[in-house]
Amino acid sequence: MNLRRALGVVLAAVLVAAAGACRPADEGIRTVEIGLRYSRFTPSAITVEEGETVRFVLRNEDPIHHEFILGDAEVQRIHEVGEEPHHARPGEASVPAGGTAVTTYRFGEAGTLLFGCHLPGHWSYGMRGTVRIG
Ligand SMILES: [Cu+2]
Repeated sequence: MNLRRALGVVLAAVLVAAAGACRPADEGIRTVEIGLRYSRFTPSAITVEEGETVRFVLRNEDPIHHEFILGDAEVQRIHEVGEEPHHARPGEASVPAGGTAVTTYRFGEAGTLLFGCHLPGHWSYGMRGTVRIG
C-alpha cells in the first residue's frame, strides 16, 4: 500500500467515525420529565440554557386531570382568570388523570418563566414551578 492509499484509508476511517458522532435531527432537544403528583410538579425548579429547546414529558400520577402552562407572569395571570383557551401553543398541555402529555418549547433570552396548573384552586395550592433560563 503506497502512502497516498494509506492516507485515503485513514481519512475514510475518520469520516466514518465522524458520521457516527453526528446527531440525529432532534438530538439537540433535551427531554425533561416532570411528575404531577398530589397536585404538585416534581421537579418544580428547572434550569435551561438560553435558546434551548426542551421536550417536556408530563406524567400525571394523580387520579384527576391537570394541565401544564409555561409562560411569564402575565401568561399565568391570564390562564388563572380564564381569559384564554388552554393548550393553544407550545409549552401548554392538558394532562389526563393517570396519563402522559408532551409539549416542546424553545426558550429565549436569559430570565425566569413560570409553569403551573390553572384548574380551579391548583395554582394557589402550589401546583407551579419555575424555569431559570441562562
Ligand atoms: Cu392541577
